[in-house]
Amino acid sequence: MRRQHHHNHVTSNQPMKSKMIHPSRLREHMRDLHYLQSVELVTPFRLLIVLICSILMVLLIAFSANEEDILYQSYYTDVPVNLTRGPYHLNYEYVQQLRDDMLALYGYSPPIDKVEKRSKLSLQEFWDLYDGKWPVIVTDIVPNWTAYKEWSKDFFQQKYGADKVILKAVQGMLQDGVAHIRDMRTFISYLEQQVAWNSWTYMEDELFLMLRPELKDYIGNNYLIEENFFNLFPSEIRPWDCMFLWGTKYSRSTLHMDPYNWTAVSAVIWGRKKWKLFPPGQDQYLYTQHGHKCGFPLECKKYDSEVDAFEIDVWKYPKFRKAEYLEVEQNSGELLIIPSGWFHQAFNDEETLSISMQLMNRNNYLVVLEEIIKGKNLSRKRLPAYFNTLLPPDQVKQFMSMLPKKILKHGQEVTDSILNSLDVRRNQTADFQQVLPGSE
Ligand SMILES: O=C(O)CCC(=O)C(=O)O
Repeated sequence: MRRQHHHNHVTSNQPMKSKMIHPSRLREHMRDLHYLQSVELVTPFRLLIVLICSILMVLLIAFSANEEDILYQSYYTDVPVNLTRGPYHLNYEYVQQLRDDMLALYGYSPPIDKVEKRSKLSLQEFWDLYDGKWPVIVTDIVPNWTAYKEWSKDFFQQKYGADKVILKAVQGMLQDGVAHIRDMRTFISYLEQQVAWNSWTYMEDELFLMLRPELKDYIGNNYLIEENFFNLFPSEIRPWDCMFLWGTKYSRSTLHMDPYNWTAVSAVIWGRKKWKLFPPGQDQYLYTQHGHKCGFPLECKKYDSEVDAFEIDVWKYPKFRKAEYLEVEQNSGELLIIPSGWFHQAFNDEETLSISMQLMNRNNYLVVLEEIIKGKNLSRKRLPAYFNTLLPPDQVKQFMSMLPKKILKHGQEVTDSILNSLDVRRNQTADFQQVLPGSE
């Protein structure tokens, strides 16, 4: 049957004439036929072999793949998701590769060692090229805010002159800074006084805007940070939003990464800041202090360097010389966005008022959740097996819902006690040495 079939097949395409084989070629013809039969491609036997091989390959892959290596892709981005299986690490090389791919897609090649100043930046382009990947300065958001137009020294003097504010005063080195509570009028008088490289004052008040919601209305829209998963946190443990930063010339922050390693967003209302921004993965050069806590209602680790990057003691910190960083100037009306994982330090090059905001969104929410796990020593076993299959905001909600009630209770107590301590000190001008949250 097989032969017959094959024979038909071989001959069916031949012109009739070729069927007439001369006896002298019969042997040759028989040999050809035999050969053609022997190279028949699809036979039941071969099919069986292919089938067995395929099954073996599938089994091999299934058994050899380490569960940890199976990277789920999040819905929004290509960031691997593995929060349930072990500590989530920001894979900086992966992120840079992603950025390079995106830059190629946009046909855009900015200088590789600069922070660009952009306007008319679409949300999609921000997510694709910068958010979680590279710092950027956006120039056309802050000028639309009422704060930019109406906040002035007089504005604060008149409306809040008598209010107590938290400030850091430095006589000497940055590390010698001491937190004080003063009324705003007194702080404003410091701004008028002589300042020097090693004698300056910085109002770094995490609670000033939170306690005066009317001031929040002066801060206008910012479409780049509208998606903010911190809003999904229960109110008791939601980090205080919007830090008020008003400093004399020479005032500066520490070199640090932000609480929960969130994305930092700084808006300069007036003045000028110089920044040093350190790409991730350089911890061995930065002399990070251990054991510091952020002091927020939901406790987290604080990553502060001992080094003042604007006054480097190279004898004490020799490895710091190896650290690589970007430098950028942020002028009045400009918004700087610093991705998670980047150590940063700001230096006020003249008297400067700015506000700092925080961002947790689709591109860094895993970093933030991991910091919460670390900060509270939570067991990731509490996360359900399907956790990674949820959309990012649902992951955040799920995560929040599994937090023990006592964490929420503690969070409320922290806020209450800080507000009480502010109230108690409202009528005092005495110094207090306690470093309050926000004293960066
Ligand atoms: O402007 C400053 O002094 C520092 C602000 C900052 O580092 C931040 O918001 O994370």
